[in-house]
Amino acid sequence: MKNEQVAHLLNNIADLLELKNENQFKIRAYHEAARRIESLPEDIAAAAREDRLKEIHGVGESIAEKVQEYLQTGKSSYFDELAKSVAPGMAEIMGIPGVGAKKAQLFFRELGISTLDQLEDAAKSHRLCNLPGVHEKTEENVLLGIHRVRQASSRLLLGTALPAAEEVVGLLRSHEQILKVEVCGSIRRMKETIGDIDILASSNEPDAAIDAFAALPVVRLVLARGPTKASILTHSDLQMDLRVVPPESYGAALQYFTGSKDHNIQVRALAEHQGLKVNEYGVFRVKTKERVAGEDEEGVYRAIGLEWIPPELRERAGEIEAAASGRLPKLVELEDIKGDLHAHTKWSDGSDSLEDMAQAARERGYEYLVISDHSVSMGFIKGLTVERIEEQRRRIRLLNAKTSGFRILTGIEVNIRSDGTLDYDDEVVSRFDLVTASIHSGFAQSREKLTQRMIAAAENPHVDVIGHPTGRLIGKREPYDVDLEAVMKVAARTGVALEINSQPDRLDLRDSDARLAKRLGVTVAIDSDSHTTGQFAFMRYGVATARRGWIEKKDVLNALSLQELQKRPRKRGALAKAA
Ligand code: DGT
Ligand code: CA
Ligand code: CA
Ligand code: ZN
Repeated sequence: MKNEQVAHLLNNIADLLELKNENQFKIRAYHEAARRIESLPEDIAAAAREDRLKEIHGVGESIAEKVQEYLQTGKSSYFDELAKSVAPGMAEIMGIPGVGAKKAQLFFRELGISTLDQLEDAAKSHRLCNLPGVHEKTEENVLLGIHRVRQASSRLLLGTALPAAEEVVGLLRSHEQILKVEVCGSIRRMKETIGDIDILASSNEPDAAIDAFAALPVVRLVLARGPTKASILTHSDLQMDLRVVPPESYGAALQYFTGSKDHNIQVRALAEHQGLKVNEYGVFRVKTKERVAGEDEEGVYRAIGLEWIPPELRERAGEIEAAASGRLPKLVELEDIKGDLHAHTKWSDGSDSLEDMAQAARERGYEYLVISDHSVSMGFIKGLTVERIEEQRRRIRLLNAKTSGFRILTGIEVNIRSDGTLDYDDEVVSRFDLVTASIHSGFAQSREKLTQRMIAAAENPHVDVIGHPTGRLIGKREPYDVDLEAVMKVAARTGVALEINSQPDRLDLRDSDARLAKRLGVTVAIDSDSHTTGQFAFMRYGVATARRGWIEKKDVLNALSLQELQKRPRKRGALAKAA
C-alpha cells in the first residue's frame, strides 16, 4: 500500500509551507490529510482509482489532485516547486526537535545555514547563540537533535517495516513456485526498531522465486542477486533481503534467520552438548551426519530438547532455560484483548467522532471502549472542561442506550501536573469509569521530582492507569529521567496499571520495562491511544511489546471482560470510598 508514502508527501508539503510562513489553516489541512491517509484501512491507490479520494475526511479538491498526481506519476509538481523555493536541507533542519520553522528561518537568514552539516558546525563553534532568542542550551539541544535524527534514520520503526514486509510476503505467497514464505529477523521478533527486512521462502525452483521477488511492483532497484538470494530497494527506500531454501531446510533456516544472534549462539552451544549440530540447513548428528530435523521450526527446537520458543522471546534473556524446563510463559495474544482503554475523539485532539470511534472498536470485536480525551489544562487541543465532560457523558449514555453487546465507558486522560496532582478535583475524577493519568509537560524536572510526581499519581485513589509511562518518542525524545522501578513498586501496591502504549513511535512501557513490571507484580494496560479509527490497528504493536516483556493474559487489565473490568477490586478506590 502507498498510504504511508502519500502521508509522508503531504507532511513534507506541510513542513515546506511552514518554512515559507504560509497560512496556518492550509498547513494544518495537509497534516490532517496525511494522518487520515496514514491510518486509512484501505489502499489509497484503490480509493484513487475509484475516484473516492474526496470521500476521505480531510481530503478536499486540491489535496486530492496532488495525491492523484503522485499516485500516477510517483511525483508531485507542487512539492517539487515548493522544495525548489527553499534551500535544500531546510526541511531536514526544521525537523530537528526544538528547532522548528521559525528558528530554521532565522539560521538561514542570519548565517546562511541550509544543511545539517552547516548547522552542526555553527552549533559547535557557538555561532548560533549570538542570535536573538538562542542560548547555549539551545546549541546543545541542536547538536543532540542532529545526532538523533542521524541515528533514527538508520533504523525503521516496526510500525513502518512490518506492513511493508507483510505486503511483500503476501505478494510472494500467491506465487506458484513459492511453497512457504515468512518474515524473519528482528521483524519476526517484533523489535521496536528494525535494521533491515529479512524474508525467507522455500521453493524447489529458487530461480523462479528470485525472479518473482525482483519483479515485484514495489521494487525500485535490485541491489544484489544470486541463485538463492537477492536484495532489493523498494520505492519507499526500504531494503529487503530474500533467501530461498529447499523445503527440507525451511524450519532450520527460519530458526537461523529469525535470530537473535545471541539466541542462536546459545541454541548451538546447547546442541553441541548433545552431540548435535544446528545450522541453517538442519539439525545433524555430529558423528553420523544424519539429519534429525529441519523441515519445521518446532522440530528444530524439539531435536535439542526444547519447547518451541515464541520469536518475541528470542533475545537470550532466559528463554532457553525456561523452554528446557517447560516454564515458558503463555504469552498474551491479540485475541485476548477485550477492549481499549485509551482513545481520543474530536472532543479533544482526535480526528474522528465519538460515534465512529465506538463503531470501529466494536467492529474489532471489542466488548468495550474507554473514551479518554484530554483534560482541561490541555486547552490548546480542546481539553475537556467540567461542562464538556458532562455533555460528553450524556452523549455516551445515549449511544449506550441504543446498543447492546458493546459498551462505551467514560474516561479521561488526565494530566499529572508538575506537583503530582491532577487537573480536576477529586469529585470530578471520581465519576469516570476509568482514569488514565499521564505526564504531558515538565519533562525536564529532576529524577527525584519526576519520580515523586508519578508516584503521587500511582497513589491517587482515582487513577486506574498511568499513560505512556516513559514519555519517549523513538528517535525523537528520550524517556523521562524517572525511577520506574520505584513507581512500579508503588503501582504493585496500589493496583494501578502501567500502560503499554501501542503507538509505533512510543511503545512504552518498553519491552524491558514490561518485563520488570511483570516481575514486580504490576498490571499492564495495552492501549492504542488512537486518534483516528484506523489507529486501533496499532494494538498489535503494543501486544508484541508486552509479549517481548513476557507478559501473560492474566497480567493485562484490558484482557478482562467488561463484567470483570467493572467488578474489579479497586483497592485504593474502595478504601477512599469507605473513608
Ligand atoms: P536488525 O536487522 O538489525 O534489526 O536485526 P536482525 O536480528 O534482523 O539481524 P540481521 O538482519 O543482521 O540478521 C538476521 C538474522 O540472521 C539474525 O537475527 C540472526 C541471523 N544471523 C545473522 N548473522 C548471524 C551470525 O553471524 N551468526 C548467527 N548465529 N546468526 C546470524
Ligand atoms: Ca534484519
Ligand atoms: Ca539482514
Ligand atoms: Zn498522552
